[in-house]
Amino acid sequence: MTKPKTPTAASGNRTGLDPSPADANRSEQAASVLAQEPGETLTTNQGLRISDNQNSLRAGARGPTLLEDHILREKIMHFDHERIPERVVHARGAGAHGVFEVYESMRKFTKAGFLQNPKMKTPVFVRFSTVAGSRGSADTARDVRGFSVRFYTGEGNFDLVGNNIPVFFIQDAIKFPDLIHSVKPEPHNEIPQASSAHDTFWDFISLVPETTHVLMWVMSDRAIPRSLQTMEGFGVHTFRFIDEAGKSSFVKFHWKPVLGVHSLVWDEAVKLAGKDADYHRRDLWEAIDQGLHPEWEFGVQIVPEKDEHKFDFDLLDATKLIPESLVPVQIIGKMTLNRNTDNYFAETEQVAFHPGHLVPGIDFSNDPLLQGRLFSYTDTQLSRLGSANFHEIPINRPLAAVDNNQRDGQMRQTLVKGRVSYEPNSLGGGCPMQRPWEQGGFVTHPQAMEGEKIRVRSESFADHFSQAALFWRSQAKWEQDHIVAAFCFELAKVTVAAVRERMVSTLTQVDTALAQRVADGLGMAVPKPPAGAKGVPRTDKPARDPALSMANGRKDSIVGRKVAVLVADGVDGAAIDAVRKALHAGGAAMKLIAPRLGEVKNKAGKMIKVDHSLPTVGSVLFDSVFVPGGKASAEALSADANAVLFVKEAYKHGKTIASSDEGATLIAKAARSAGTPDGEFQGPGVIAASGKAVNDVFTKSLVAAIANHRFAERPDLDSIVA
Ligand code: HDD
Repeated sequence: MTKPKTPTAASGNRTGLDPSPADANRSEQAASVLAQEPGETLTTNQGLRISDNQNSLRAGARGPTLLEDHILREKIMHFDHERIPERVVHARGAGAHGVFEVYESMRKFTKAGFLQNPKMKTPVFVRFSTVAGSRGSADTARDVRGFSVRFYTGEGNFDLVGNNIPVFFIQDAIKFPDLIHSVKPEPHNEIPQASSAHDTFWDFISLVPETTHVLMWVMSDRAIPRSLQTMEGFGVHTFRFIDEAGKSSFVKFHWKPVLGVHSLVWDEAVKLAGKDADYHRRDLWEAIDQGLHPEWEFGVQIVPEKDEHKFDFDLLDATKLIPESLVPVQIIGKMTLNRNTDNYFAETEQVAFHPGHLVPGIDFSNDPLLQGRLFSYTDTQLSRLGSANFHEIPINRPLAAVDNNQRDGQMRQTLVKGRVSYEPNSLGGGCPMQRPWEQGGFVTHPQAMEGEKIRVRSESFADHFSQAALFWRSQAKWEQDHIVAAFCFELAKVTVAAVRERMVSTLTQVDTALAQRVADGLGMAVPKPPAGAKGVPRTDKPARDPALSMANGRKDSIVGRKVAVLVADGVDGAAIDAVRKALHAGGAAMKLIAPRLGEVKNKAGKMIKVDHSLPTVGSVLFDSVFVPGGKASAEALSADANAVLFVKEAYKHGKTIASSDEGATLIAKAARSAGTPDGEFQGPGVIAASGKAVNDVFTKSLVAAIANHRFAERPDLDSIVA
């Protein structure tokens, strides 16, 4: 028998982390008793080698199964308990490992060890998620995305548990269960899954005006990202940086994707949910697998303590952002995701983030939303992971040494030796000892405070509309169009007219044109502004903030983009080769798609392997489509309804469409069947002309168009039948 390769995870230890004391203790004696290499032989959980994994123990070949079959019972018992409660929010997620490097020392602002030395590579684990859907829901639902980063620093774990949207729905954590109950499937029938387009969500939202700002983001294309790699991330709350001398500055954290910020369009997101519900996690997995390591730059907005009250909004209010035009984001480092998980459950499912996992040099502000979160995250792990020892699960273990007097509890792994489990002690030499700030101990920032014990919201939190309006004004025309369409879609799913009216009435507070357009889309008159609206403080400064619009983002890379090449027998192989070379040089992938799987014979008689068959994919899975020449190929594709639909949809979704030579026939056929007024696809991002050869000029313009990602301003998109 050939000896199988020992699995890397067989030791049970997370790469890069020390084995637990229990593992170490065991390995001392292991060598003398081990009868087999780990990973080689099928065993029970007690290490008993199994001789037959096909048949349970029974009384005679046709007799009943015996209760005595301890091997069967152990296997089935374990299987019965494989599921743990999913996260009450952010249940669906995808994780990856990587590293973080700071560009230059941030000593001036913080003593956090991982932000001092540009040569230091701090390991990170990241989990992206959707909020509302269950574990098995589709990746492309309209939703906020979670963006949680754990830094395994030398001073303990620092978790930045943020989102891809810089503001939150509510100002006080006490409203969180209400918010989540409203967006989750309705309790009487568990419908709808992973969707905010239903009565209870909009009922709640329309009654809670502080949600208006985040709602503008959620109705924008930010809530349907093209890829996890093309999302920004935000710490959302205002935190504190504390320097060595104990001086505090306020700080907001940002992640800026190196590939730029790009989104899907709604029709595409809906279709993707059916074509590939794993679209985002697959994209992340494949990128890392292929060595195209996703990167984000880490940015901070720093506000000196003395400027705390200089803004029109309160820094402690999580429904507000600091416009970048007021406080620019300083880019201070980079995170690179370079390793996929070995085991989804052990890592992505069992990771337990907590906004209270801090390191010296970073501290909280008094944001009431953040303060409330600090209770929730430990508490939820107790029911989700089942024991107070969840920090001992390998993915949750810090790199920094853990020494304290906490003992026992269910599922305890650590084997602490000795008789001392208290402090102070003399029998253990006083260890483990407290450490003052100067020696790396964590000390809470000593903020002076006074006040009555009261349940009130500060008046400085009262302006719910100025930043919602700033977001709206800062959007490009196509972004505004998409926001209007999203409001119309979601509210049209609301069955109670009074809820729709109340919501549109709230929108009058953001922008009258927005409210009018949504009312038009819903076939209703614009309702009056809500009572008391006039008394609310407002500002229209700044007029715009360019950082709020995706239209102003980076569009200089095709890394990770996927290009579909439609082919049939007789295709021009040279054109494919030239385009492949240009795409691969830029880091994009190319897939050949034919009416059926197998191979096609090119014009020169050579067989080429097909990657996908047309019925199994769709244009929504690609960023661009190229139709090479070759008369027979173009004619066959023009007669194939799937190929015609492929091109029509790609055009409708604003994607680059290219053809060479006779490939233009299919583009023309698609345009005619799409019902374009003059029977042609026009406008930006259409590189189709019969007779056009694939030369450098062609491939350069193709690459530039794909880098642009999408041509949302095509005038006729909404009229395309696809
Ligand atoms: Fe939360 C998970 C982000 C407010 C209670 N939250 C969770 C995750 C992210 C966020 C990214 C998934 C973590 C993971 O990948 O495992 N949450 C946020 C942000 C918030 C926020 C950016 C506001 C700025 N959350 C918030 C409040 C509460 C919670 C106000 C409760 C008072 N969140 C939870 C939770 C979860 C959670 C119930 C579910 C699973 C978990 O914690 O580990 O405790």
